[in-house]
Amino acid sequence: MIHQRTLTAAHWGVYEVEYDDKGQATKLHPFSKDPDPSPIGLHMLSDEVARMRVRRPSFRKSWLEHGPGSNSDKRGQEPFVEVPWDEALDMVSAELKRVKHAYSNRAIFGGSYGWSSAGRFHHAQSQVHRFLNALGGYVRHQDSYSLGAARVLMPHILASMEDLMAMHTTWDVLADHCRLFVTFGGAPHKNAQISAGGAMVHRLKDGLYGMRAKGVRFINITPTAEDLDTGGDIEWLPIRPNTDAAMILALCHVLYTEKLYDRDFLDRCTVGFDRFAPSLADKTPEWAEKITGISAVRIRALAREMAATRTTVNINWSLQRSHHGEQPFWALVTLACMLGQIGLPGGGFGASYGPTNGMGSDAPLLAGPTLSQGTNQVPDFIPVARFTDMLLNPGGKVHYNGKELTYPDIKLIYWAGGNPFHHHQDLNRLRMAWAKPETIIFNEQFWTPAAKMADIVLPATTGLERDDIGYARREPFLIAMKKAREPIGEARDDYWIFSEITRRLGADDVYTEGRDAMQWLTHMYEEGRQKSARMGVDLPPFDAFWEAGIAKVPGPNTEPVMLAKFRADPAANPLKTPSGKIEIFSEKIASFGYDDCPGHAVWMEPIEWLGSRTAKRYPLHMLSDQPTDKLHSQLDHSPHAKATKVKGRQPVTMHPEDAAARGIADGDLLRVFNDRGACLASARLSDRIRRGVVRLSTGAWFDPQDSGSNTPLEKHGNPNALTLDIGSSKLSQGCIAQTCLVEIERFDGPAPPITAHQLPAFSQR
Ligand SMILES: Nc1nc2c(c(=O)[nH]1)N[C@H]1C(S)=C(S)[C@@H](COP(=O)(O)OP(=O)(O)OC[C@H]3O[C@@H](n4cnc5c(=O)[nH]c(N)nc54)[C@H](O)[C@@H]3O)O[C@H]1N2
Ligand SMILES: Nc1nc2c(c(=O)[nH]1)N[C@H]1C(S)=C(S)[C@@H](COP(=O)(O)OP(=O)(O)OC[C@H]3O[C@@H](n4cnc5c(=O)[nH]c(N)nc54)[C@H](O)[C@@H]3O)O[C@H]1N2
Ligand SMILES: [Mo]
Repeated sequence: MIHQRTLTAAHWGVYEVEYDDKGQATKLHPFSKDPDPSPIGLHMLSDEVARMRVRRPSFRKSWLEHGPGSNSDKRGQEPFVEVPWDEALDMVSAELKRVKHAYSNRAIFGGSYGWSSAGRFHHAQSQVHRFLNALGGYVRHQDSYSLGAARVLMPHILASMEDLMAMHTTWDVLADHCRLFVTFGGAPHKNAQISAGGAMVHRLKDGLYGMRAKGVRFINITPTAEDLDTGGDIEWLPIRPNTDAAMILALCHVLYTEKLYDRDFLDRCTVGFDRFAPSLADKTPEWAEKITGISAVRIRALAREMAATRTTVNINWSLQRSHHGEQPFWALVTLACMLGQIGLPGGGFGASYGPTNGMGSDAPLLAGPTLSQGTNQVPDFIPVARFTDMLLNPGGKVHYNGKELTYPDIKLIYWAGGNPFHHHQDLNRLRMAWAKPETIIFNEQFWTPAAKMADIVLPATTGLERDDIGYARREPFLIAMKKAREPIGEARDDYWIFSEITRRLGADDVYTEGRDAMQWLTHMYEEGRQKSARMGVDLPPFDAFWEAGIAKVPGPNTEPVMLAKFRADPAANPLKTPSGKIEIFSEKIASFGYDDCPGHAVWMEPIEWLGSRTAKRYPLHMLSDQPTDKLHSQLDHSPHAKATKVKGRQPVTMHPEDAAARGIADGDLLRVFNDRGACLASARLSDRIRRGVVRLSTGAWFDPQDSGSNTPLEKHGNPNALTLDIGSSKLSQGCIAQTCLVEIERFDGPAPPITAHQLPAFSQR
């Protein structure tokens, strides 16, 4: 008997599942409807991936024997004891009850940041939030590591990042109308492999190549030229990291002093230009040259070129993942307003083409299936990246977006679908803070560094082991993700785990609403279908969709030019800002009185950069960008990701002259260090990176050498052993991973073995 292929979706793409004649899923193939499929997930069925699975409920030995809080500083160092499901669920339920009664729900942190997996029902972050809400609430997080600064800034001055992402001008319109595409931080093909929920038709490559074919000129302002490929010539302006706001303000200065700006657009569509303009007086190209390393002559000429032709200015998210990260975004919007081409085909700005696949799509918007998270009765929250601060300073205060928040006193952490020992900055500092709570529980698929640092780990299924619906914004398909195989070990769906716990605590009717998983899929799909119909998009009924295994979303992107309606009639189509217009000066932000984020775009020195004092001791600016071969830390142990490591370590890209000055050759083992920590990595030399800048992509599983030191050597190449853990500003408190200086030396000693991809130790009771 021949088994039909089924489909599965991951954030990095749809795959076709092949079965053998016994009905066993044996192989994944690229999706035939995708012109540029991603290889990231091809090995998801491999033994190497399966080897790291959590197989049974596991408890840290001291926690099991002596109860919550015991030897909490030994997390990550003690063996685990495997426990049968029933007993594990009884203990987890009793512990949640204890903490709730002893301290209240305000002592439970359920922020649980993380990308989880693609299916929209078994979305671990939604599930854990819904679960904790059913139990009376939890301390949540606000914003994301992705867009900490921009998510807070942009609604004040233009629109929410969600809305902006969905309204990007399509690639076709760019190819036909844009003549000059100027991008800060490239438009990396590696990053557009991803969309939250599943990139289905990868379109960045065709988009950029199509623009080049129609004669669009490209200028890439970035420390590394590796982040843009159009198949043709690109002018590279190798800027010093974290200085883009200075360059953009100098471009504004030239437009202003040479009267090349669009007064009519500024009057009709913006507020506050006249309060901002005087600040441009001294922002000359000569001033910017000293900061950015880009010649004043080139900056002046570029401003004139932009004003003379149809221009799109693009900015990557990494620029706001830095100290004062609001500023390059605000400056870019200001520049685009002065150019006056916002709302015209091929003109205006992107924020951004590159970070994910959705931007530039010609597929329509619809209301996809989503799981309601219920209501949270706990008012407390933190800006997401202030997690370590919260643990270290209960009762402490933090500024955020015009408010002053108080850090709660956390006794229990419940995490599902994220890896804080991947995503957080300054992981040595997090390790100290991590000892504070009494109990840390994870639902996980794999023995990640964070799972190994928990007290209780409950094994979760993967997207191949359950039925779900694949959906991502501005993708042209909905995918019936049919269960392809039985769970490995005793893994269970997060939904099953949370149903069992809520049942023990008498809250299962709130959590499950009496539906099983398949009934939820039908319910969520039909809810989305009705809403989509009201938006003019007709989807087939659930049964037809499930039977076919896929649904094509009909119709085009009906608004192919960003902000065209707003430009045509700003009064009839106001923005959701206080003035209804684009705010070059924001009264609201100015009213907060923050010294690190005034009422209009400025350039402020980051705490660490190539022009700062610290650069004398640590003369290399380390960028820790998104990895090419995986999504964050997911599948770091798969053959595809392992193949990119050199000597088992994450490679760090550096300029040949920086390497030669340190006696480093391609492939050498290196020690990357600063005052916060040190990690091993391997040398990858490239002259397509600016001198003084190095790039160590994220994702290598955190692997500290057990030395008893506060800053142990990380052995695998995880940049968060080195990054700085402070907020971008009082406004947003975003993560500033891209603000980080380091030094590098050759590591000639014997290389310590990597243990990150080994299972933890287990012991018997
Ligand atoms: N230095 C530096 N650090 C950064 C960044 C940077 O640029 N530089 N970028 C930041 C950004 S933008 C982000 S978004 C974060 C990403 O940080 P995370 O989202 O935390 O990273 P992931 O590795 O995707 O972690 C997801 C985890 O969820 C687990 N998981 C997947 N599916 C399921 C499921 O169905 N159930 C359960 N229970 N678990 C599941 C996976 O096994 C994995 O361990 O990292 C941030 N950190
Ligand atoms: N393959 C893959 N794709 C991903 C992800 C992944 O983990 N793997 N993660 C996804 C997620 S969650 C997110 S949030 C997005 C993030 O998307 P981004 O934040 O845009 O991605 P990065 O790779 O961090 O940075 C993009 C480029 O910006 C440049 N850059 C860094 N700092 C500066 C600077 O100060 N100035 C200038 N001009 N350029 C700078 C870097 O050199 C890099 O090439 O990517 C998504 N896409
Ligand atoms: Mo992100």
